[in-house]
Amino acid sequence: MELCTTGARGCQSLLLTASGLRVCSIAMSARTARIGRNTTETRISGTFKLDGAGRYEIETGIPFFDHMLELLTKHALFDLTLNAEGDLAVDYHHTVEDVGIVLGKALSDALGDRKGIARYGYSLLPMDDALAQVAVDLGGRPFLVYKIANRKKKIRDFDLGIVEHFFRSFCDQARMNLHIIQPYGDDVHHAYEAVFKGVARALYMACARDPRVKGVPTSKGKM
Ligand SMILES: [Mn+2]
Repeated sequence: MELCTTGARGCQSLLLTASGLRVCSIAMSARTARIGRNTTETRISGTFKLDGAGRYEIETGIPFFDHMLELLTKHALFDLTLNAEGDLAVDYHHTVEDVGIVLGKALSDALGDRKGIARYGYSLLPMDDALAQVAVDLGGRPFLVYKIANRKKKIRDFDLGIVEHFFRSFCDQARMNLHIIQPYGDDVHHAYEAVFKGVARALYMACARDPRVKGVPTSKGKM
């Protein structure tokens, strides 16, 4: 048997075996999740890897939204494949909201019992003229604070109001406290790009495993 003697989840011990050194089998358990959700409004499938390399294959039928999800994946160093077929003939609302639901659930599933994670993360992210300030707590309580200074309502035919619905669904399902403030920036593309990249960097920090964190990072003993 090649079991790690500590039995700790996420243990990084190297074990000496007949075939040489290898990483503990428990440490090999990747933080991944399957994505699957079908309703009368959307059909969504894919795969999610928390400790990825920023690789993506995303197709929602909404080019601007794909672009934002690609930035989120790239800068959080997730790996994401996502295919969404939604009722775009109605509008983009159901598809964007449901992608938020599946991504939040995937993140929560991949985090598992949330043992050994940093829990908190934040980012101050500039994009030329625009800035995003993002803070996240993966402590299990869903709450979104969302304040966008840029007043533009649309990018092409994409109604930017639904970005808040996306983050609310994402936040609810991931059971995280997410604060997004975009204090200034006149270029609308830059403003939203900063927001998605900022969420990515804050999540990267919060999801990171800290070897000094034993068990769940809360004095309550559960989150
Ligand atoms: Mn861009």
